[in-house]
Amino acid sequence: MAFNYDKYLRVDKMPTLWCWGCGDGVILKSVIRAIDKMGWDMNDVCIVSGIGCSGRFSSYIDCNTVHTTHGRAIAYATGIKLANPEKHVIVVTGDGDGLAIGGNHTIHGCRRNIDLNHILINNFIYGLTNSQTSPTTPQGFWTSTANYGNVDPTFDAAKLADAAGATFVARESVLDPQKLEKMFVAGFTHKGYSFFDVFSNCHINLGRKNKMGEAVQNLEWIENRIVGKNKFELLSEEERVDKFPTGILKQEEGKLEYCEAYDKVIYAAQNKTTVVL
Ligand SMILES: Cc1ncc(C[n+]2csc(CCOP(=O)(O)OP(=O)(O)O)c2C)c(N)n1
Repeated sequence: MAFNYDKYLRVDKMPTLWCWGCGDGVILKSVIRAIDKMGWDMNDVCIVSGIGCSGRFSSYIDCNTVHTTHGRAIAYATGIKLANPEKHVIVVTGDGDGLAIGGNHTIHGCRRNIDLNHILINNFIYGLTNSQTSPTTPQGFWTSTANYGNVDPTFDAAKLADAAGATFVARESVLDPQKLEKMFVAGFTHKGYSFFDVFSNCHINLGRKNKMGEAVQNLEWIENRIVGKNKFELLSEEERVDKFPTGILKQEEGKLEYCEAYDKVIYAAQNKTTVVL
């Protein structure tokens, strides 16, 4: 039987505002299937998003949702989770939202290991505002703020999350919705900061001026950049240039989670003692 997405969607908000062929819809459906697999009560799910095409995410799923300000979704989600540790909090940002203006919130969320599920929709450009350079825009690409080609080195978001202390780090792309769903289930099950670097297409605002103006061309370009992590390990340094490993890249269980750490602060305050971690 076909999966009933309507059960989870705000159907009155359909169709989405995303462009025809945008990968964000693939991610939306994969998240919904993962939530269904988790068996979560939708009253216990909270989706927090920033501003951007990715920010529209919170408008479409029928649960507790907050569409926050640009770059600040992690800060809102941190407050929501600390006040409601039993809730399942999913944060959705773009690459600009989560790595540029909100980059500091991302690194400190990772460092604190707060039990958030951070989906970074990585389309390598500022999509909503028409093609400004983002921290993941490849060098040499045309953007509306780099008309002669972007010279800024490209960020590897997964490496950043790993180095900052996230305890679950994974990467997949919109090319494989089943892998996306499995990755989300694994990360949603993990206790601690789960960071998902999801490669998505923006054939309109990235592709149009970079010789991949159709969704299929943009997806082929993504396909050429990703390699399963086991295969990636076998590549030489030169072969790894412009390639990104996919799969679960890090999973560290049992590390102190931030809400639990805060419980210890509350205990210390109530007992007029010092926190013991
Ligand atoms: C404080 C602030 N600065 C700038 C903007 C304008 N703005 C809205 S969305 C956006 C960039 C979105 O790019 P990204 O986060 O990569 O998400 P996408 O649209 O590609 O999903 C910008 C600069 C804003 N809304 N607020």
